[in-house]
Amino acid sequence: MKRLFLAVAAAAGLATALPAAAQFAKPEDAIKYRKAAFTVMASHFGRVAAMANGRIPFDAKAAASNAEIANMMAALPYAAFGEGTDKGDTRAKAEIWSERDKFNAGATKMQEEMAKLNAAAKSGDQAAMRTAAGAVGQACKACHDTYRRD
Ligand code: ASC
Repeated sequence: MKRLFLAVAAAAGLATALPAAAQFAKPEDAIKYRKAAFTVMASHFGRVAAMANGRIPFDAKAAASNAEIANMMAALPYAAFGEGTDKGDTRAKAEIWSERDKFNAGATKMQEEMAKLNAAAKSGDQAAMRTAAGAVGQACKACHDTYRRD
């Protein structure tokens, strides 16, 4: 019985490790997915940034929980930039696919800065959050300027 359980658990683990593209039946599903992930990320990041900058009242617990969600969301969109997802209801520029390493480096930069913001929010240090949120915003902007159509 224990062995069966282990076999099932191993299979489930494998399933979650399948190539990212397997999640999406159609290119438009991937486009919808990545836009949704960015939208949710921006919403939670926006709340943390607003608190960090004093635009809304500071609430350490809310900041930490919003930063945690933004940090999780930051991991999601990039698996949905597969081949064939450059056309359709998207502002993604073709350069994403022709300069993939540069695009990926920008994604990693944003994720690193978001992780720092998450750590700062957990510590409750509003000044550290302000610095980290600025760096996240810059990382967002850098990619938008280069890889997103107006
Ligand atoms: C945000 C948000 C973005 C970035 C960008 C930074 O809060 O939704 O897309 O910051 O505006 O320039």
